[in-house]
Amino acid sequence: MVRGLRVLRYVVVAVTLLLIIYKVSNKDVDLSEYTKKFGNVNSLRGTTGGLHGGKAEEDVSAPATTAGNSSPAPAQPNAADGLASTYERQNATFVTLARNQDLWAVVGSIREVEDRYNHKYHYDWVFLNDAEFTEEFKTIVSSFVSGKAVFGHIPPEHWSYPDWIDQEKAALVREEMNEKKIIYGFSEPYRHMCRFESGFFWRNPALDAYKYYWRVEPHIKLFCDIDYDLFAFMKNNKKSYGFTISLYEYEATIETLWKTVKGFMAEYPQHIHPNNALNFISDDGGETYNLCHFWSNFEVGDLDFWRSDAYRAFFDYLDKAGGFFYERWGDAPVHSIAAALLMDRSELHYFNDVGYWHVPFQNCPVDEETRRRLHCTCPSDDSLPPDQRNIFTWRGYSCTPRFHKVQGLERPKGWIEHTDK
Ligand SMILES: Nc1nc2c(ncn2[C@@H]2O[C@H](COP(=O)(O)OP(=O)(O)OP(=O)(O)O)[C@@H](O)[C@H]2O)c(=O)[nH]1
Ligand SMILES: [Mg+2]
Repeated sequence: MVRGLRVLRYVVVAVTLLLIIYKVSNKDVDLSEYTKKFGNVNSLRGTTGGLHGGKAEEDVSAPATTAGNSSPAPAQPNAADGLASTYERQNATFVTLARNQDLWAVVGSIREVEDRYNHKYHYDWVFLNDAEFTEEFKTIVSSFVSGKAVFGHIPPEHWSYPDWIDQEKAALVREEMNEKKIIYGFSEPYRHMCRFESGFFWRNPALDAYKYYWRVEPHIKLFCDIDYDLFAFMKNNKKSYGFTISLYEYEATIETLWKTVKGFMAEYPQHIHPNNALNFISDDGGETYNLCHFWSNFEVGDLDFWRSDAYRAFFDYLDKAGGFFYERWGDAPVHSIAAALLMDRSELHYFNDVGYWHVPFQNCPVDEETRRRLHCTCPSDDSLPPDQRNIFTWRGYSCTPRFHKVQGLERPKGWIEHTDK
């Protein structure tokens, strides 16, 4: 009896061993059970877990710490996400500057980006704030991001007056601009925000680990699916700055900006790229600024551009001139002028197929085939009365037609139906 049991035990062990050997050697082994149990492959990075939990949250509040420890190592393509086996994940993140009271508007934007794009890629998301994020903000926001959520604190030296600024003079300017009803002309925090986005967001330790970023603001909408990895597009096509909307700046906010830029060009000719896009921002070879700029509430870009000696010199020169406080220079014209002058013009990119809205303008593909393929929800202009037709891109106040002209780009099919004429 005892001997019989021992033999049975040997048989069971042998069969189990044979089964294990068979499983290991079988190349077509079905991984679905493992995936069900352990989550998707990306979650093995310890940084992602999909929308339903398992994601990590990281606080890099202490300004001196090296960021994120995120080292977003390229993950294997995830079969469940429908990515090709050759897919290569990029070293990239979303970045959002926000206040605690922006929480639900931020959540709305995250949801747009996750639903249309990031549910497939699970890129990380860096949140920056000049105040401490509340626990509520961090917990709720983390539960919506399918990559890792990283919370960075902005050190006071990135969000305050440099010592050469006369604060009384700055306060008088705000009063004057308020009386003239210049948009955000009254606001002190808005000026710190514009200076921060121009000269400091890319210096925050929370971004140190990344090369590419996509800037996302609260309250935005994405109208179409994005069926490819924008960051991989940037890398594979040697792009450094991508936009969806370009338009004219309010002149009253930047009265001396171009004069200052000309001073920079004269003093630092070595930083001006020989193949620049000056003719996008100037109609007279650099004598005057035509006010065209990329709308920087959406940007997909290469952080290394902002980190470059050329851009640092450009920002320092502008900062010394004081226009962030004595006028109300926006980060959009500052970024755009820098991108147009310091980059090779081939590094600029217009994302025609990214349907995007930030109050009050939108970009939406005009060609029917693209709209259908990408499930765009922005109404086609044909369906609206003339005063509500708001695909902005090909209309009078947009600089994107000019961008196509100076870059020698073909316009998408159907653009002519979306002009003011
Ligand atoms: N932490 C922090 N973020 C700010 C502050 N002011 C603005 N922001 C953020 O900076 C970005 C730009 O600010 P917005 O108020 O959207 O400026 P805007 O896009 O020019 O104007 P809107 O038309 O009102 O959207 C947004 O991501 C804001 O959440 C601030 O004082 N502190
Ligand atoms: Mg905004």
